[in-house]
Amino acid sequence: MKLSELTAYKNIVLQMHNIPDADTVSCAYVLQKYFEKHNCKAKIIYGGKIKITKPSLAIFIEALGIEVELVSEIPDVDLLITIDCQYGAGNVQKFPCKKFAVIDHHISEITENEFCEINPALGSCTTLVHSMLLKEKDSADFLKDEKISTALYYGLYTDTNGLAELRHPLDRDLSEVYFDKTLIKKLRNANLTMPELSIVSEALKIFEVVENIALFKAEPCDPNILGFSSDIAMQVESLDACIVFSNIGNGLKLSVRSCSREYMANELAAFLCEGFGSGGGNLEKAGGFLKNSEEYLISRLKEYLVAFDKIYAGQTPIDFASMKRYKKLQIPVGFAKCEDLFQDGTKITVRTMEGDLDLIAKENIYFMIGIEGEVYPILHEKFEKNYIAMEDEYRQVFEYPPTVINRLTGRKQGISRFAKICFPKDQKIIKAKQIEKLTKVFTYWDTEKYFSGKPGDFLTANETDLNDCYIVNERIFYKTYELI
Ligand SMILES: [Mn+2]
Repeated sequence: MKLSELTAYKNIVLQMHNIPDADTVSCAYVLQKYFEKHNCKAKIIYGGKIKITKPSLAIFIEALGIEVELVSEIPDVDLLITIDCQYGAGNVQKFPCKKFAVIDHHISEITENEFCEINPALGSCTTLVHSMLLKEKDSADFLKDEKISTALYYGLYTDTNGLAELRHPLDRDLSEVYFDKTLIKKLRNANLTMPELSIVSEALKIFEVVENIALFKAEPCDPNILGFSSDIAMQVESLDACIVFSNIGNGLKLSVRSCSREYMANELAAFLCEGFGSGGGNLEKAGGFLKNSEEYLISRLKEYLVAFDKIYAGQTPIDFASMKRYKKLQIPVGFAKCEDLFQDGTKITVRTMEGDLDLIAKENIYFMIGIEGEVYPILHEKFEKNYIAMEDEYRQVFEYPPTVINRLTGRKQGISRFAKICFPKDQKIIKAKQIEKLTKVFTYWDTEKYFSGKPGDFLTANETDLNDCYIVNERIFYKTYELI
């Protein structure tokens, strides 16, 4: 769905979820301004009987001059858009309407019509609105407006625990927009009421410990209280990971922390929420939403702890003899020369679906672009040894096009624009077998994280160095290897 399609409706109601948070308010405000710019009337409302009282949110609404109204019925309009929630779902009062649209980042729980834009992979609904605006040709000036960019930023800030739990490259893009620093600082320091401070202290009493992962339960509260509670809990010496959760009415909101190589916080959060919500973040900090009970959360955590086979490369015995031999297909991949993009010494960030990678530009670095848009740097000498460079341009479409960012100027450029194709010189032979259980593979060359494999994925090892084993996703494996 495109935002511009909705501008055909001239009389719109923007409905936030009950007990509105900063994310839903920010989205509603930005969309209201967008629709007004396109000569549509757009009124912001919410239902559910409970008025907004959170101090930081009240200051935010006042500072931006946002008009929101708690209502028990709505006027007759052409279109009702539920924002950061889904029409008919449990956390939003259902008002009769002729036509509805949905803009949301929670897992889909309704029968969708043609006007539903739902992406649960995103950390906030403002990320979704931002990306929808970027797709509109006439939005460049609109997005430069300080109030607009500050509102988008603040929605992301509050929904990802102060940007600690960013999960998608589009979240990272939004986290870098220009914003009103004075206002955000004021909001940051008006975050809690005295009763909420008591919720934090109550929450920090251990609720349950499973192995060395602790669970903490907070009273129903604003989700950002969870993030700083988990940050404190993670500093306990005996804990490898922790989860602070709270029932926010329609499910559990989680904040996950890890300080151990054995648990990646983003993977743990995704596992806990799988099937009933979504979770993600980075290796150490993640969050999620789970539409299920606390009993389920505890049993799911116990499941997590026994669900994985663990392989430590070079240490765990593996039956290589039973594994079949595969050769890598001669499929073209992309490469771009760092020197075509940046001067030597420039601090840069490579952004892909898999995360951010910080580097310093050097002329002997080449960027390799894999078939799913993953990017990894390789030295010129190694490239020459292993690949044949072609003159053809590399054209591929990815969900998030791999991007490089100059960290000093903030300038972003797609890598693909500078990329040519290349072929591997030698045929790489590997040994591989499909795994039947969830598996964590700790390679000898990555000391921070592990490869996490699902049943069907391939455990593979380089034939010339069997200690070099790792996991290849099933889909990628079939695109890249062939049985000998
Ligand atoms: Mn949200």
